[in-house]
Amino acid sequence: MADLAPGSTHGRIRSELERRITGGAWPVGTRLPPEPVLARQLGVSRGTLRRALGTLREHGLIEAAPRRGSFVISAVRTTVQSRQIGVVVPSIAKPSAASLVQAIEDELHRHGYSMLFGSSGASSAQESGRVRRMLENGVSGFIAYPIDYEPDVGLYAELKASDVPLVFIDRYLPGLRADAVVADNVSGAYEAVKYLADIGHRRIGFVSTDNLATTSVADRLQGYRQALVAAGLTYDDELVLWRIPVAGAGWELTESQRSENGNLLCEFLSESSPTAVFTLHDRLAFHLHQAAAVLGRRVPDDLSIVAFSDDPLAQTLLPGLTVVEQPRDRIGRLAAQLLVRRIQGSGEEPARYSLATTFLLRRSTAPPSAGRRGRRGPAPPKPRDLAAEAMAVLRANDAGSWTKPSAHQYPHQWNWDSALVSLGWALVDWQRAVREIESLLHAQWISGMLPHIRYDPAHLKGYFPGPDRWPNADRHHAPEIPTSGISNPPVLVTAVRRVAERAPDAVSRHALLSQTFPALERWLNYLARERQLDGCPLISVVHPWETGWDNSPRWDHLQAAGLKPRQPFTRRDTEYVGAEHRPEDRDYDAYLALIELLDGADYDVRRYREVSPFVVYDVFFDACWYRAATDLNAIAESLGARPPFERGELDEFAAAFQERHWDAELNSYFDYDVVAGRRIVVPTPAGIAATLSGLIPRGRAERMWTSYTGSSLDLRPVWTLAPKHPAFDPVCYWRGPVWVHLNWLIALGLATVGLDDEASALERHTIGLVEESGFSEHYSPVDGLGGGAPRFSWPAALVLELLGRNRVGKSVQPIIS
Ligand code: 9WN
Repeated sequence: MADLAPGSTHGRIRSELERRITGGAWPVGTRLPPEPVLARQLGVSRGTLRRALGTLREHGLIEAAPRRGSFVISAVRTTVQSRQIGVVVPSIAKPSAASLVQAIEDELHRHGYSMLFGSSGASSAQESGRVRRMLENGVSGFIAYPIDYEPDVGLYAELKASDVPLVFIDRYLPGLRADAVVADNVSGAYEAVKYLADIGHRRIGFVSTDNLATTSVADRLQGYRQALVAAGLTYDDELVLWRIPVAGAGWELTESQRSENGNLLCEFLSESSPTAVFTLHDRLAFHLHQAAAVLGRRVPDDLSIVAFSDDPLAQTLLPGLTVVEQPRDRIGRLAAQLLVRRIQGSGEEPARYSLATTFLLRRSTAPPSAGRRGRRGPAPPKPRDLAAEAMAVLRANDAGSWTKPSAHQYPHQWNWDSALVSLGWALVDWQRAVREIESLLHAQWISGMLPHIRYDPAHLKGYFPGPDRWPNADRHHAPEIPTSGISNPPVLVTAVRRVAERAPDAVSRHALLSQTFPALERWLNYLARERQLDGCPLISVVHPWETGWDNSPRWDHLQAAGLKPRQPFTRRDTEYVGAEHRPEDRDYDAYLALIELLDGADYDVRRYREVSPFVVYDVFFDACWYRAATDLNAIAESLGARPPFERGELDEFAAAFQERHWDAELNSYFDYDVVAGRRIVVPTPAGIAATLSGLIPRGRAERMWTSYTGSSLDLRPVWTLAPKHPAFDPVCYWRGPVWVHLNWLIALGLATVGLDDEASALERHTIGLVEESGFSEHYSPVDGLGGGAPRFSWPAALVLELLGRNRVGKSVQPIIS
């Protein structure tokens, strides 16, 4: 029998009894007290006791003799694994369940397992009743198809916590990290709706049941919305009907439900006048077909219908229904294989598998007839579709659970890139945004440090330096997740807060915030505690890559040290991007030498500072930390938890920030060189970007911005080095070029101090720049031409974010609604 964790009551009781047996208090032959007596002694219900006894039987410690009670038969646990798997689905009558169950059963059989089947009906009580009974009966794991409304999340979380192998099928429970095998609902729906748009439909409806929180439903809706965006169409509430209740447990509809649904569909067709409709499944398509007939509309001449396929009904309709076919057989088989692997102890991270669907074109779809198109006036002109292009960039760089900054130049996951990229995903595919964040947090070090790169083991050859340059890092992180040994500006907390604001519902929002909170807190605490030197609360930054502004002249003082690494190396970064856009060899010498020093100090900043010429208080990094700390406090409050950073601590940080970074004479904020003990006065916009902290008074921010715009000549904002500076170079990386993510962060800062108009103008300008020059790594402030790597992720994500709301700080209108 699957073992529930010691944390559960049953697990605790089981451990207690096991201790008595293995510890000799109950030697072999002992008859256990009668159940009611033992239950009373242990202070638990008989049900709980029975489950614990069941596990002990399973482990070969006790045996039940009919009418005589239970006896100890061995003091040594012999785990005999049951070869039975529990499979629960809402109803075997549900068309999408039957073929799945068949495939599961076949596959389990192949692996020597058999199946115990449970029907959870439409109630979470029945769902958990079935699961618990199966546990008592000794199943080794579960394949679960959760119910449509309010599945028993607690139950599944308990199974997870108790290490009971578990795989979800068809849908998954957001926030619960468990294996799931589902159809690629987003892409399937996207393909269908995009097809309708491509053949000329402009009024494309979506008909769904009302269980929008179910992930398969939410994802199909998402695919529908994305296809509209890609086709240059606007989402229109009027064209979405989602009030149809899910059919009952036996998949039957009562007569009154049938007529009620018929009425809803007729009303929808007459009032919204879609020329084409995508339906959540083919039974809805069938009903829609009937409603169309009632209204005298012909399919496909007056109405095209496409369905997400749930059952063989699709093939019987005339004309044949165009469908997105689900790979049910593959879903069932893969779920069974995964579960067997888990039972056999595979230590793989839980993963979600979205299997590709197949679009089957039959006869229920056709271009809209001229007459019907005319009913609502001419089709709107197709605008230049920046959003669709941005989505295509994100998809092209999507590595599954994270987004590469760009396909070739940066084939791994970068910390602050991913944080900001999640903001774009949140508008396109919210669950994908959550995965982006989760995969970043999985790379967290034991100390709480969140590395700047999480390496993809499959692409180690594509980027230098790889994990071998950080050899001692291995001891600090999970062995299967190689990482770099430095961190990045902590913009992730702010991003998580924003992604949460865009959650599809309160449950998902709460799940995201509560699950990421501990890791975020550990990271900020790591920075605040492990990166403190000499009692100063600011964050000691140990490498230019950690700042994210690699070769900015802010760090040119490093050159004086003339560092050379001990190990030779070959750069890879100029293979894809012109050398004029990149740092120089001597910069790379210093980067690699610093890594050697840091690794030699085993990533202990105090040891490192003894040997390194580079330790800085980066004004922008410090600002991001403070913003993150206040954002995390706000998250804690929204969760009803105690804010992790107390006022006193924040005040001390704020005072140090002003003391070290503010230069009253120059009216600006600068970095501080901890090694030399002085401010680093270089005219970059780092001080302006630091306004996002909330630590910079409006007056000072306004003066900095005015002075920036005044010295900007006709250049595109926001250059990263003042044009008058001798090192200014419009195309070389951080020595002049404009970066979309930096503009976004600066606009956030301007809005934070109340310079709303300035923030909006900068946002508009940034969108224009991308419209003009594409999604580049950076842009020349002189002519706006793109530089660095092309098809870059953060401009794509942040343009989506900017298009998706009216202005920073007052987030609302998602782009696709
Ligand atoms: C080193 C990924 C990263 C950004 C940095 C940017 C650049 C890496 C590099 O690319 O740095 O981390 O190899 O040049 O400077 O800000 O996070 O986009």
